[in-house]
Amino acid sequence: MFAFDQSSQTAFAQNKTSPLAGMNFSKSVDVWSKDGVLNTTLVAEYKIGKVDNQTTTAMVYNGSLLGPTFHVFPGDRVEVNLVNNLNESTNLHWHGLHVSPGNVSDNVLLDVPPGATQHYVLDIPKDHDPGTLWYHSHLHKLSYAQVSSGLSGMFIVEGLEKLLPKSLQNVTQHTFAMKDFPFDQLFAKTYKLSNTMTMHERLTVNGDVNPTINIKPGETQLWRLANIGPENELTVQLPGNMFYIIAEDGSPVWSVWKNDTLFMSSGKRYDVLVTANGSGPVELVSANNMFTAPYDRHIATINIEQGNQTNGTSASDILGIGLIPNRDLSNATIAEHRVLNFSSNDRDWIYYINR
Ligand SMILES: [Cu+2]
Repeated sequence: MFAFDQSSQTAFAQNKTSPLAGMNFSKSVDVWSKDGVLNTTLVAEYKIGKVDNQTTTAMVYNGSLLGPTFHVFPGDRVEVNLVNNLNESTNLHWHGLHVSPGNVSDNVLLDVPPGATQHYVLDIPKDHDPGTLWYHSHLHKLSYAQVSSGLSGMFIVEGLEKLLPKSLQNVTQHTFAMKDFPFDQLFAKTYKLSNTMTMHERLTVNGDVNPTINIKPGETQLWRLANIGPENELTVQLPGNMFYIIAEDGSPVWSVWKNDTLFMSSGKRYDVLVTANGSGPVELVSANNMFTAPYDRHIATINIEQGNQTNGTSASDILGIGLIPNRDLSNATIAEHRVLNFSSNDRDWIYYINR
């Protein structure tokens, strides 16, 4: 997903527009389209803030460790001004969005130099599937370090709950935008930040560490889980509970499945239904972390409150009901068969498709 070349980095020590010392990161905000249009600005900048009471410098959109969450509908037009207040080039990729890869749309070959503003226009097709997407910087050779340093956010194409039975169409929804920060001390090494050098990596969720989510016993909620960090893999579990998967990587699954564990590589999204089982606080955890240790394996605290609540339909009912309508591709005409042969040169970190 990312290419990385440390030698091409600009030392953060040379930063002329020094970040605002003493200020904390802003809360992430939600921005919604209105009458078919979402018009907003993303300012990429450096900022000092606190993560789990440790002071650190991050690269952020609009002052928040998690960029603003976009909420759009199929057929909408999205217009975004990307203002680059960094000391190096950046750009944007709209991960999972089915739009043009050219011009000023999802064009990862655009180079937005320091001090410049790039206007992006995304025309979302009327037949775009609902689901959970994300955006991040995607400038060749800089994207890995920029995403490690905080430059990513969520992008929701609304309407997923409309594929559920009536009783679940007003289901409470939570987004879990998970990113390691700072990832593997990369930001610290690259930008020579003494305050970040001593900082332990944290798994942040919506810009916070170990947030609390409330749910009642028997209540069903829709959770949008997204691993928007640069590299770490997560194995998500909620002990005593099951995930019912209704969308994967921004697309409805049409055939609902369940599992007690969700393996999530970088960029992975699962939209799941959970019907709370148990009582009191239950830790949403990542069961393994092969790349980093020591590492806090908590994702969030799920507080299963007192008092029962049912939506009339539980997550397990969806296994039998499925999504509505149920799109069945098994009888579709196949226009073409393609073979994609993946291989790698692991020594040089080069990856090939069809050589
Ligand atoms: Cu991506």
